[in-house]
Amino acid sequence: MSSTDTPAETGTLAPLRALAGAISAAMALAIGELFDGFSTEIPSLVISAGDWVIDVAPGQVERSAIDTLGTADKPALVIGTVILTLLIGALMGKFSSRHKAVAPTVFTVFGLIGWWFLARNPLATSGINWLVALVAAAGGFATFKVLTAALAPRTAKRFDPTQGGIIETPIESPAAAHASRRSFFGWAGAAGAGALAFTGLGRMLRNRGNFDQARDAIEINSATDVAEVSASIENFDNIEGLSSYITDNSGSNFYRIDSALTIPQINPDDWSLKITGMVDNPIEFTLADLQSMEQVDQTVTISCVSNPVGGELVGNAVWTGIPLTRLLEIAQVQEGATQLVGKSADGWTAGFPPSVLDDGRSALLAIGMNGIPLPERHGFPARLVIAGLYGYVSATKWITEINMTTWEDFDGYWIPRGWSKEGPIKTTSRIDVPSHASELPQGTQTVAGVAWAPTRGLSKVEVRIDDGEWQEAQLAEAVSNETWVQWKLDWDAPVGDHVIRVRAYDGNGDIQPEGPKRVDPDGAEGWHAVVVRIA
Ligand SMILES: Nc1nc2c(c(=O)[nH]1)N[C@H]1C(S)=C(S)[C@@H](COP(=O)(O)O)O[C@H]1N2
Ligand SMILES: [Mo]
Repeated sequence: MSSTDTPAETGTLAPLRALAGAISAAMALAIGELFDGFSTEIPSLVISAGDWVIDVAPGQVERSAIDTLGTADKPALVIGTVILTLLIGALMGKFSSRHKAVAPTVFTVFGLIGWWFLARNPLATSGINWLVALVAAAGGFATFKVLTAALAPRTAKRFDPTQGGIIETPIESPAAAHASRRSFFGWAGAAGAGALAFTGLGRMLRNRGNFDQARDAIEINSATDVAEVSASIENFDNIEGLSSYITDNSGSNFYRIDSALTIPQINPDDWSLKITGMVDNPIEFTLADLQSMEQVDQTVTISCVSNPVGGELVGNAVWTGIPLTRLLEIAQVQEGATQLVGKSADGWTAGFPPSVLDDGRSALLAIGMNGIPLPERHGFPARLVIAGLYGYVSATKWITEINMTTWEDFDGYWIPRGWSKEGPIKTTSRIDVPSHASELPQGTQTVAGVAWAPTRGLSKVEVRIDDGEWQEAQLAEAVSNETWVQWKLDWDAPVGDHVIRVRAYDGNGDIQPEGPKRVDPDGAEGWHAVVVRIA
């Protein structure tokens, strides 16, 4: 391709070379997606790259991504990773005409970095990371070769004894240039379509690989009918717009927070939970082992420390599983173990003092949620649920190990990222109805919401309209102090704009902190308020 080295040609061909570079980069990524589809033990290259970004992102950045984008941070990161790769490919294409070594170097580096991304991904367990990276890089490079060859000018050969043999000269005619472009776009279109097809196929295969059937086959021995839990108490579920006492976990109603870019897909047949560290009897449980043990149902409200005042990162479910204390008994925890660390299949960790369990609170290795096997997004096949602690210190999803250690010896995932090492859930209340900025007719309006302070329980919720007196709201029943409580108050709403505020008191009579305080380092504080217009 030395004939493309002339400056004039580089000028006109540069955009096409850039396009060739971007398409070859896309092909390399697409091959990664295809491999991802073949086996649950091979994660996607793109996702592994994104995982690395999440891991090295300073806590501040990751935190504000969760704050500002909510769970949309994940697609944004994946799209960003893809765009960046395509840009690098385009630059490579542009500069490769001047320096022959550019393209091979870039694809070699791509392969090495891709390999490293896979190697550091705990979900990459197939042992063929090198092959994935090699094939992806080689496929990208081959695509680039084909595309740039199509861009090379057509040449005419003739025999000229005076010049000493066969002479090749570029055909400078517009027709030849046109033919060359046409063939380039043909190849480029084919390569682009191929990349899309690989990606699509990889995705399709990946979805086939999820363990829905295996999940459905799991017996969770829940003795509790979820509907009966709500029915057993006087609840306010009939108030429109108010959070139901038990949060529905079909679909995405129950909040999901985790650092995983794609939900880890765990084959329940290969899965096990180890209890390690400061125990006299290190032990490993398969799912079958756990299923043969006695399971209990516990209704527990869990919440994320990143939940802002008035936020939705909280939910209440009936969890089914094996009491954590039972498992620790079997493992025979040693004297002096002051931290219980949960470790997940995707390398996430969370730690809390096991002494919190001494008060007898609900604490489960949960394999069921609201009467069904744990959904994949909530940690299938097993997770921890500890009443009264924020998820980031306790609720390890996709758990594979419980490690008993000391408080000083280990910091969970979020601790070096700027969050408090201890994470008890703060007393919190939220107004669900009326919703903020709504317009309502004059007359009696129901103000209602939820409040929670696990494991202390709730003693009182108060509502204040504008600068009026704090009025005591009516509380629904709750099955225990470990769940949220619905509350309501009838309000005779006069015409005008009004501010409605709420605050709660926990079971000890302590008032919810007024704040305002941001979510980091240990949870938001503040009395939730909504503004409504009465017409
Ligand atoms: N493996 C893993 N488990 C995890 C997390 C995570 O990032 N990875 N996030 C935790 C956090 S911060 C919270 S609030 C809860 C949320 O649980 P949910 O998604 O089932 O609602 O899961 C916890 N368990
Ligand atoms: Mo969280």
